[in-house]
Amino acid sequence: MLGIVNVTADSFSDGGRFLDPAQAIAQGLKLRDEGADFIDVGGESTRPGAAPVAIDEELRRVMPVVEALARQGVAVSVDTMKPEVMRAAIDAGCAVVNDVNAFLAPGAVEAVAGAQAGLIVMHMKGTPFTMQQDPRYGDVVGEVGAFLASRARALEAAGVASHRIALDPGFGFGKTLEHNKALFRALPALAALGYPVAVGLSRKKMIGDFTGRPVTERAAGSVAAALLAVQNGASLVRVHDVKETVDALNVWMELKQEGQGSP
Ligand code: HH2
Repeated sequence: MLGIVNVTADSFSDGGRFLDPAQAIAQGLKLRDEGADFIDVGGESTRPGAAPVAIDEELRRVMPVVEALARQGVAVSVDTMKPEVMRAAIDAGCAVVNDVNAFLAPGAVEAVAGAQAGLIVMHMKGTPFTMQQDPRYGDVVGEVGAFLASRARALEAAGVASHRIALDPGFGFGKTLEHNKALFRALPALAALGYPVAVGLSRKKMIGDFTGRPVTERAAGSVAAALLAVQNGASLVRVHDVKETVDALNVWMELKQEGQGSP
């Protein structure tokens, strides 16, 4: 499980809460204590319509948090599209690089290839600024799966061992509600590509669409989505509400019948 800490002013659910490094570090430690395996630190919001953040500003936001958490033995994931931030975070001991842009930026593959960090490769159609403007697909499941498989091959061709790679269909990143639902139901097929599958559904618009709740009241809906995602083959869930998700997963694992597989 990845616990989310956004060091941004404008993230859709926790924007502005953790811009102060001390608060972001405290939140990372809290989520680690609640059971997160990794703390996913991001300095650039990717919500629909978000404007890009300059390299220096992103480094200034995330690096004090990445460095402090890594120094304290926390397994850190850095959520970035920028090779410069990837390199700095890896040098600081980051365990995972999570790129919503699938390591497509010039220099991104080279920035991570020689390191040992795990890599989360996510599908996005367009850029955060434009992605929700009428996204269209012929076959969303086929296109997202083919894209992710081709990015995994590109990383492997650059020397990345396959066990370092996880794939994420990118819920809400250039997708309508129907696209998201189709991709969710296809998680078993995505898992069948042979890489661990990561999903991020926490507090997203889709949860709001199903429940009618604002961002601040989507924890229960997000926990339900995380459980079903694991049941559908996801190995990694990226969540804001770590404690609640850990409890729900523990109860589910204790009660599910033998032979149903484990997350
Ligand atoms: N979603 C967000 C950010 N990073 N990374 C992966 N691998 N998968 C996701 O679905 C994903 C992600 C968006 O959520 P959040 O960080 O809460 O908001 P914001 O982008 O506004 O900072």
